[in-house]
Amino acid sequence: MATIGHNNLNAKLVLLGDMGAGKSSLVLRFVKGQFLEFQESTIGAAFFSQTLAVNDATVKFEIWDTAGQERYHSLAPMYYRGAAAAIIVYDITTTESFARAKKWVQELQKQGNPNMVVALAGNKADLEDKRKVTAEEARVYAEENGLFFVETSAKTAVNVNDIFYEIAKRLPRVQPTQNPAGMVLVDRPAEGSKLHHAVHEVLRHQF
Ligand SMILES: Nc1nc2c(ncn2[C@@H]2O[C@H](COP(=O)(O)OP(=O)(O)OP(=O)(O)O)[C@@H](O)[C@H]2O)c(=O)[nH]1
Ligand SMILES: [Mg+2]
Repeated sequence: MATIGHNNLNAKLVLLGDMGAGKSSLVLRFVKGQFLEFQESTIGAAFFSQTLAVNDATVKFEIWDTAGQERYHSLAPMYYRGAAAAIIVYDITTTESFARAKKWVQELQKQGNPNMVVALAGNKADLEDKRKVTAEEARVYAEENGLFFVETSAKTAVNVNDIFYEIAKRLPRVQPTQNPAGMVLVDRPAEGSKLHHAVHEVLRHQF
C-alpha cells in the first residue's frame, strides 16, 4: 500500500513552439485560470509550478514557458534537457507555426530524452473561421511521431487542463535520466530495487 510521501511526483515540463502560438496563454490558463487578449511576448523563459491530483497521486509540474522568438532558440536545450514532458504548441490559424512545431519535434527526437512524454497542442481552436491546419492533418502527424495530440484554446479553456492531466497520467513512475532534477518520481519504490530506493532517497532530500 502506498504511504504518504510516496505518491508525490515532480515533473519538469517545457513548452516549445512558435512565437505567438499561445504557450504563455496556455500556462496562464492552467496555472491561474486567466486569459489576456494582449499577452506579452516572452523574453528568455518564464517559470511556473502547478500541482495536479491524478488518481491516487499528486504531480507537481515545474513548468518552463520558453520564448518562441528565433533569437532565443539557442536557449531551448537548457529547458528541455532533463524534462519529463514537453508540450509543443502551434496556432491552428498559421501553417508556419505548424511547420515550426514539426521542427521542435525533430529537435526533441534528436536531442531529447526518448522517455519524454510529448504532447502536440493545436491552440486557438476558438478561431475556427481562420483555421489553416486541419485537426486531421495534425492527428496523423502526431500518430506517426508518437505524440499525444489535442486542440486547445487558452481563450475558452477548452482542453487546457485536460492536456496536463493526460500528460500526468502518461508519466512513467520513475524516469531514469542523466539529470536527477528532471527525474520523475515516483509512486511506490519497487521492492528490492536499489535504483528506485536510491532515487527516492535523493528526491526525498531535495523536496
Ligand atoms: N483567440 C485566441 N487567442 C489566443 C489564444 N492563445 C493565445 N492567444 C493570443 O495570442 C497572442 C500570443 O499568445 P502568447 O501566449 O503570448 O504566445 P507565446 O507562444 O507565449 O508567444 P512567445 O512568448 O512570443 O513565444 C496573445 O495576444 C494571446 O492573447 C487562444 O487560444 N485563442
Ligand atoms: Mg510566451
